[in-house]
Amino acid sequence: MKPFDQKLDIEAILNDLEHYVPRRKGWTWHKRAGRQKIGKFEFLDMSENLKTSIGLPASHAFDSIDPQPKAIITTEIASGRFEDDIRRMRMAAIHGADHMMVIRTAGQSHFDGLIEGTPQGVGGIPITRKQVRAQRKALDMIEDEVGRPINYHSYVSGVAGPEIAVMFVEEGVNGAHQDPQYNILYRNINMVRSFVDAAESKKIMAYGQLAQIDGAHNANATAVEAWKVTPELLVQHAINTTFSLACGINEENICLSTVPPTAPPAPCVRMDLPYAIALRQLFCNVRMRAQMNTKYMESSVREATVTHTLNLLISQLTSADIQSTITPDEGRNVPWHIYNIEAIDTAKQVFAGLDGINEYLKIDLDNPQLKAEVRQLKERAVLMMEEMLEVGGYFESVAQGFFVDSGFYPQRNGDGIARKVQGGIAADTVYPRGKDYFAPVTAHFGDNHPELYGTDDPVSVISGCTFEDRSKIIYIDELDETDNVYLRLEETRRMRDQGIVKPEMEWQHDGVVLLTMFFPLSVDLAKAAALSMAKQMNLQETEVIHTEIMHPMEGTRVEVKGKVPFEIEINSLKIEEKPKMMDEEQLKAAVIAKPFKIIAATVGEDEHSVGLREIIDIKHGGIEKFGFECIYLGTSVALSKLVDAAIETSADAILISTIISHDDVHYKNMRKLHDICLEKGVRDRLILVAGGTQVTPELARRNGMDEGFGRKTKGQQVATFLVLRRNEARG
Ligand code: Z98
Repeated sequence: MKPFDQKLDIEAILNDLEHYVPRRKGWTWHKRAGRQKIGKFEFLDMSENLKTSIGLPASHAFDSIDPQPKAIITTEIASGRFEDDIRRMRMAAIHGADHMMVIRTAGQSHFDGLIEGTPQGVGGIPITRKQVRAQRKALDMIEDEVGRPINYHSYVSGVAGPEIAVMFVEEGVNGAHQDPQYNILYRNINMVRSFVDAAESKKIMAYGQLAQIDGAHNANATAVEAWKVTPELLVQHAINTTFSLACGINEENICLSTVPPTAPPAPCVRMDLPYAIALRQLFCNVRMRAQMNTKYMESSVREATVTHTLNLLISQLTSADIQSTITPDEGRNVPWHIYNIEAIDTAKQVFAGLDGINEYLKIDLDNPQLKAEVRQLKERAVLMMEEMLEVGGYFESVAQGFFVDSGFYPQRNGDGIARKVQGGIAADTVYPRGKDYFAPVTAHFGDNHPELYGTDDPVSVISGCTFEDRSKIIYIDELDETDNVYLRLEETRRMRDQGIVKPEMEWQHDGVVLLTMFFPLSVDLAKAAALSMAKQMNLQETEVIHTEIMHPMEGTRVEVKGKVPFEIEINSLKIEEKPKMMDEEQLKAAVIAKPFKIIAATVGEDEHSVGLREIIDIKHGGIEKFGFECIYLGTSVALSKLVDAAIETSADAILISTIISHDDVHYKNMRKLHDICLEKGVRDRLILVAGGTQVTPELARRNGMDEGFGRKTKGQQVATFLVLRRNEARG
């Protein structure tokens, strides 16, 4: 794949997938670059630049630099179709994401085993070997484009945890969530089974050097008042971290999943900071995976983005090894391509903007109030663990509803999530090992009794497992003839082959568009009006996805999504001719090398000076900006006066402007200007330019002008013309 100039070919990725071998295993952290010069600026604490990237919209004003944050940037992508997500991953990577997190399809946690093929998911992607392998293969190619390793991630929690962990190691998956507490609390999977599975999964993840993210953030999202669950979050992190360490995962790959619990209009930064500090002080040897707050996300993208930005401020002031971004429109459940990129850009923008600020700003850890709050959180967590021991341990405390209670510990309101030790999905499925039990992968903990086979090396007994010998991996292509990627690609093949396109939000040719509007109506009427409007525009499957009241009586903002019923033939499209434009630096250099003077005025009986001022004044990027000396003579100026002034000042050009066009007076004035210049013998050394809303360039030229400029002209276009024409004249 060559940078930029080819589309990802999904069919090529699927081709010969059976034999694809991932490049490497394990997680890769960023290389920190320390102090470095990027463009005109010195950055103190960013990571290395990408080989190919797309900067923030404003980067064009900064020599197109694209500084990359020191934290790994996550994006969560899971539209239900992995083949479309691959394209989104490429877009995300070029904007700076290097941690691709794939949410699983609804209910996969309860599948007791691997699923295969490429079925379509609901709310996520069915994690199967084929889908994982295809995405890893694509990411291996995308890495070459951006010049940086990309971490691929999904989930190892659930009843099939150990099987999935094995498959992830085999397929080069680099990170996964693994936390038995997640199974128990949120998926009602049996406790005993979850802890046994976790021990096995963690052991396998340790072997594969996967980064492991815990599940504590789910308590934030579930708690009634998320800011009260903070002592318990510390407890959950402690339990999972200790367990992971015991299973052999390196500290360097243990990541705590932490979310600033509150959001505006609460005074969230002041409230969230003590928690962030307590967490980082208690768990100083492991890594922080900071996620943005989703609990208080409504359907306003703007609101979600501001909360995200405040969360990023906490990360910057404390620390984040991984900064996870969720689409800022999570609240309305339209996780579209564009919103993944928006969230990545938000993180990139904030971190670039805050680079090095910790050198100037320090959290005042001696502030008595802050100190007390940090200490208090730790004490509450320790007390909770002591109480857990008193009641008989973790299982018993879960049974008694200690977790996700709405009280601020030690307060307890009796509404926690209580699970029975013997209850839940997959209860009673843990069996003692048979004497001759042989673990299927050798990285697995436990005793494989190799002595029964006359050796002390379990690997030699089976001459290597799938970790040592990839040829033993059983690759299943498709199991479902009615639900697979080939059928989905077939549905859109005609469009690809015939060069037809539709607008797209998440799946190729899905036809989805988003409309933003305002109605001077109350919210319910505005919604109805918006839907009526969308129907009259022939949109299908319309739905209001956001409303915001501007005033209950005066009006409502509404966002509607819908599908267009038509297709667009790419060959029939005409690309609007771009006005010739030199870049700013070239223009400035040309004017510095040889100063350029212009005389300007509105002419005839025309008092409309706004357009001409826009072309001249520096304020909105007029030609002054590039160093032109502009002598503005005013409005309704006689043509001869302009020519005299040009001769007197040795100007290079005359710019006239007219809006009034009755009886073609504007063109008549152009002709007259040209004639006066001829009479006075200066036509050859003056460039004549006419502008105005009714000016057609061709007619202006026919009426003696060097060039005419109509509606929407920018100063830079006029400046480009002037410089190029002067160069031509010089030969
Ligand atoms: C995230 N935004 O990724 P099923 N295990 C843990 C989890 O936190 C999750 C799963 C498994 C969040 C997304 N987290 C929510 C510890 C999900 C997912 O198949 O949905 O149960 O597994 O951090």
